Amino acid sequence: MSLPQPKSKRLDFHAVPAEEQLSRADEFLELMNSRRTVRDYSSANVPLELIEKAVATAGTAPSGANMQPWRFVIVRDPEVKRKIREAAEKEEHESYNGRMSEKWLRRLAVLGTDEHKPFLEIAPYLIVVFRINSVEEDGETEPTYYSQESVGIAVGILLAALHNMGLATLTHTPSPMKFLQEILGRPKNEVPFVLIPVGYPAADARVPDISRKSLDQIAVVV
Ligand code: IYR
Repeated sequence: MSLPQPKSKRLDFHAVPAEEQLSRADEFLELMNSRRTVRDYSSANVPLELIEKAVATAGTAPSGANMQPWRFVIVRDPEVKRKIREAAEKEEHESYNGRMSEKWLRRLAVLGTDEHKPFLEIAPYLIVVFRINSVEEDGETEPTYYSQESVGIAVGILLAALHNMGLATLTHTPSPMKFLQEILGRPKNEVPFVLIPVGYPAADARVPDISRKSLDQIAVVV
């Protein structure tokens, strides 16, 4: 078997002065801790350039074998949003009325979610993230590697980028999500991963009164 040679270049590393590291850590923690999942949107427009910058930022995520197994479909066409809402609400109706367990419904009751998804039409953009599960090369099919992890990381960076520019997001996962592939005309190797409405919160937006686990609860130092 003949394998290609590794190709490398010098790392361009920007050191953060030691006396700035903690304040930068605090600032970023505070910024991210102010992020909330928003379900009540204003229809106020957002420049496409901002959404594209956020997607470009998401595209900086690390990925298995650097295959960058993601596709971000930016939806702003009202008719496409309407179709997505219609299909999502149909699935959600089934989910809330039989597909989800009582335990699951109990958890969601606290958040106040239900089968109605007006945000899918009201938010100026929906970013639909697809996971590319395989690629074709020389007529052969090859899987992408660690694509779930890779796309999950990219979505995390996307949410952080959008929050950093003052935009609200919702990680919405209608289930099953196959209809997104059909409505958006994506090929079979692009599997819907998550649907993210993006925009400004409505003036009277409310969010669940919930809290985050403390550092003690989530970290173990050995
Ligand atoms: N997809 C449904 C249900 C739902 C599931 C989980 I897990 C949530 O954290 C929130 C909602 C919906 O979007 O309503």
